[in-house]
Amino acid sequence: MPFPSDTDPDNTVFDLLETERIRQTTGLQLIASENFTSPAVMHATGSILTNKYSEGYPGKRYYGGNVNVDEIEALAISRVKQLFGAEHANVQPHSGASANMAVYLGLLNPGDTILGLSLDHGGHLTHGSPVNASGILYNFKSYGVTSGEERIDFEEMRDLALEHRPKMIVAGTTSYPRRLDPEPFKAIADEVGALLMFDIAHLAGLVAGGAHPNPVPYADVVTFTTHKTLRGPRGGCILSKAQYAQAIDKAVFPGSQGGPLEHAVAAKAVAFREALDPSFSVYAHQIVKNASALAAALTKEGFRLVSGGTDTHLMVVDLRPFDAECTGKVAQLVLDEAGITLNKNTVPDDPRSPFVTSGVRIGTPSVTTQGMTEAEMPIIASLIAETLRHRDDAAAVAAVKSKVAALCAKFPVYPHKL
Ligand code: DSN
Repeated sequence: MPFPSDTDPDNTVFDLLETERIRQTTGLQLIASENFTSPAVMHATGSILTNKYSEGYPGKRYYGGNVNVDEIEALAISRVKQLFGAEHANVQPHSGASANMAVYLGLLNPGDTILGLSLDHGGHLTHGSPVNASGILYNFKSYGVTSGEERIDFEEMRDLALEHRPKMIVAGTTSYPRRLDPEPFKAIADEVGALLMFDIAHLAGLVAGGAHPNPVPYADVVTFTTHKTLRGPRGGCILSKAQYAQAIDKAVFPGSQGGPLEHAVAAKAVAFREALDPSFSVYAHQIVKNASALAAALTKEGFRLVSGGTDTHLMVVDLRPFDAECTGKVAQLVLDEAGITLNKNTVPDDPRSPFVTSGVRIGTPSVTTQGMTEAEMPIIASLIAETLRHRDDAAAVAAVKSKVAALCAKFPVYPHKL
């Protein structure tokens, strides 16, 4: 029985994919949680494994025909354990959110108390937001950042821990620009007898490349996504101490997921191998150098950076000193028109709603993959400033877009046809 067509009727989807390829490669991709994967990762993601059901784990599947899947998943597990020095790995979570929920399910009971960083201070929805299952099912208490230096407030966290005696402390961020040293989290967790979970979704690539401390020796569990700084396919992963292996595996399947996406697992295996290559360490360190250079250049342009700068791949820009009327929402829209893609973001104690915000978040993983270095960062800062200064002038914004395209043309991320 032939397939109905080689492509999509009228080619609509494939035309849109080509338009998206052009958008991604002719504009500046500054969303801190995005990256350009290698063609090998994309190849595995679009592979024959999309056809296969594989509930269970290597050697213990519910369906037949998993001989090759078993080898691939075992490879992904051994590579990621080597990459982070972990005792146990589960590579099946469909996403970071699925990974986090599986950890809570496996190690806690509904209603248990957990500490997490509040969303508007740089945490994540799955760290106890009231609109997320984590906040609905568990009793989250939020710690924040200090009001002056805008660094994690360990005094507040310790006070909360002593008062509420949580079963777990969650460390991890999505829009916090500073490094997360594991020691103070571990000290507080140990003092109150709490489990320590580190969510390094944003930092995984930096950790793998030695550009950020590795929390694996300190934490009971570490979760992350594979598609951000780690530059793999969209997906999640859980690392844990051996003593939690069974509980974690059970919580992923059958606890919260059905058939794993083995095409994504294959692509994770490819990405983990790429991250084990010494060149990945050079890449990870360059991401951080680029972020520091971009932060310094933005400061010179008159922007205020939350916490004064960055130690990682991202920065949060408070737009108010630059232009009190320019919200994050407005900035995101006009920068998109100029071919500069980033996202609006709340700043700590933002008076505006998360749909409007007073800031934007900027990251350097994608432009670093393209080969840009510190030399290009002041150019990017000035293109951002120029766009925002002339945000009501369509011709000026169009002129920036041409400059952006010219810059990106010098750094072709996919020189060959995909
Ligand atoms: N959406 C991700 C981010 O952009 O940080 C977190 O899940």
